[in-house]
Amino acid sequence: MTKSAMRGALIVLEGCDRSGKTTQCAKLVEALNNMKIPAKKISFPDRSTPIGSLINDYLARKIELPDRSVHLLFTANRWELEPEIRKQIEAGVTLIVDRYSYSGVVFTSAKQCVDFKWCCGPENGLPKPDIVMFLKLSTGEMAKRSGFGDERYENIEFQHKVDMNYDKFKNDNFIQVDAAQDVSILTNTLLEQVLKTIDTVKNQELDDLVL
Ligand code: 2DT
Repeated sequence: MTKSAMRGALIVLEGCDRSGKTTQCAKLVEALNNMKIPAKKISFPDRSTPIGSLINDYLARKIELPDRSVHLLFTANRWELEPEIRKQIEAGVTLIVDRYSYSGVVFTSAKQCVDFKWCCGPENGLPKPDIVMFLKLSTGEMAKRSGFGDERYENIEFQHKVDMNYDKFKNDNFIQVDAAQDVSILTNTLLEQVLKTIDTVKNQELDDLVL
C-alpha cells in the first residue's frame, strides 16, 4: 500500500443465529454507500465457490464429514477470498463481513472433543479485522425470534454453547452490542463504530490475524 492511498476498513459482524447480522450488514453497506463511502458486504461461508458448495452440502446434511475436516474447509473458504479481501481494502473499499474466523472457532469448538486452540491455528495470518462487533442475544430472546431452519447447528442447545465460546474472544477490537434493541437504533449504533473505525485505520497497515 502506498502511504498516500487511504485504505478501507475490515469490519466483522459476529453473533449467534437469529442475532440480525445479515440484516445489519446490508443496512451498513447501504448507509455507507449513501454517504458515498465505498463499501461492500461479504459473507462466510461463501457458498458460491467449490469449497463453499461442499460446506453447503454439509450444512444441509447432504454429506457427512469429520469435524476437523469440515473446520478446515470453512477456514480454506476464507483463505480462498484472502487475496480479494486485501485487494479491496487496499483499493479503499470498506468490507462489511457477515461472520469470519471467530464463527469458525466458536462453532467447531462447541462440538465435543475439538480443542479451541486447535481451531484457532489455521485462521492465523488471515487479514485481521479492524473491529469485530458481536451482536449479543440471550438464548431466551433467540428462541422468541422466527424459527430455526433444518440446517446443522440450528438449535438452541448448540447455540448456547456457541454463545459461551464467543466469551473467550473479549479483547480490545471485539465489542459487544445488544442485538435485542430496535433494528434502526442498532444500525445507528453499529454505523457510529464503523465510521470511527474507517477514520482511525485509514492510514494504518492492515494487520495479520493472531488468535
Ligand atoms: P450462515 O447461517 O451465517 O450462512 O452460517 N459456520 C460459519 C461455521 O461453523 N464455521 C465458519 O467458519 C463459519 C463462517 C455458522 C451457516 C453456519 O455455518 C457456521 C452457521
